Amino acid sequence: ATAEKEMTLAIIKPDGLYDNYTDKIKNAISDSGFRILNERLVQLDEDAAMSFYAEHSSRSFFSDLVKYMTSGPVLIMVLEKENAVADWRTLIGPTDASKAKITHPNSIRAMCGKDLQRNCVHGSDSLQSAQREISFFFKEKSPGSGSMGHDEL
Ligand code: DGI
Repeated sequence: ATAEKEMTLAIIKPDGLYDNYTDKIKNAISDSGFRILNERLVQLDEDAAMSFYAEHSSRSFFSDLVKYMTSGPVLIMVLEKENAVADWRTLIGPTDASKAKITHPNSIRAMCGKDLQRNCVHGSDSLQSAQREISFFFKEKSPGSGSMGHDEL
């Protein structure tokens, strides 16, 4: 029997795009058996970044995180594969890219990240987050849905 395919949300953050890591990241994505189902290049505004990271709104680093995520365009991708959520988290490595370079040298964050904040890529942390985050960027806008319409950006 074939296992269920799963979807997760990946983001190449502003430093990853600025430093031209898109092709290397996409190679790692396909080499690891993920399929890119959909992608959008987006310039997040402050409201969108705050809403996307709402779960971190009370953290001390929240305003820095929002400033960083709005500092340039980001590439949003929906990835598909069996066990996509956990496998993408494994491939990107730990949150702190400076530590990832030591402990997970083959991870994407070790390859293209810089530190705890500028860690180059995002990955949904659960199936539930993945569903919320995919709708946030890719569902057609409907009144009150809170998702970003395709033609807004
Ligand atoms: O799921 P992750 O992206 O690995 O990490 P997370 O959900 O705990 O945090 C979301 C993002 O917020 C993370 O990718 C980078 C940033 N962040 C997390 N902890 C800190 C932080 N940024 C700063 N400046 N300081 C932190 O302690």
